[in-house]
Amino acid sequence: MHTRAIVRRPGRNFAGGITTSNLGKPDYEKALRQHAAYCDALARCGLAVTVLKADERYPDGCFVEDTAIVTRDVAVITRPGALARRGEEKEIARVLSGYFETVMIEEPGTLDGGDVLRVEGHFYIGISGRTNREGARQLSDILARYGYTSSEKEVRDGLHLKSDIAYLGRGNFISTPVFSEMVQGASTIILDNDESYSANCLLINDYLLIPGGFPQSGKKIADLGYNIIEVEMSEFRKMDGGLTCLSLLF
Ligand code: CIR
Repeated sequence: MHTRAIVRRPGRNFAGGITTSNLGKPDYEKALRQHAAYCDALARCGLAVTVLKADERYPDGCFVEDTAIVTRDVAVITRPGALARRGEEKEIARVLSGYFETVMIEEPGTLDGGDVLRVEGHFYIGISGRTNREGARQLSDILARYGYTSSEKEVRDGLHLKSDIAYLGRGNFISTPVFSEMVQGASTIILDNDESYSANCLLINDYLLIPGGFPQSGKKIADLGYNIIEVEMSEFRKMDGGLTCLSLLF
């Protein structure tokens, strides 16, 4: 059960972040409105939401998920894979150290939280353009100290592991065709390619946040009986960000 979330407001230079999406420039005012609605959705799920103010040095700073992996016992502070994002983790480390023991990923390791998919007591760690084997190894060692298991998964297409797959609890996964065979034997919703963005959805307690505008996925997920909250994400999608990227939950 989660009780808290940390988010960071997008800064005025949000449109200057890293993206591969070709969906055009995000509208900043609209991004702020969508971010506020996202925070409202977290509150509706029962979370106390800490909203950090924007840090204008980091256009991608609102994507706080990439800066830490938080478990009940420890917060692992990442070393983000994109140079332009390195440093975002410092303020997050400061905030999280008020709640947890914190451990840092050290050079030459790189790790983005978007590559870390938790499934109960097991962590899948994506090896991607952002997360290298050394970063994955360090995370794995830290997690093992707290009794968690982990395994690596190659991410060949897409930004992060969680761009393509999410765990919905109760043994259910949602995935694009790319990772459909990753969790064999489990119950997995395989999305149509044109709705692949909606693979990044966010389970919070009894609620499931899904991005607005993906009718076929919405229908498939609704059939599993979750309490669904749709959140408009168009402006964050333009910057390659999804629902999980915008918060750290614990
Ligand atoms: C980046 O490329 O780093 C940002 N524009 C998007 C990060 C999205 N984060 C995530 O998927 N966890």
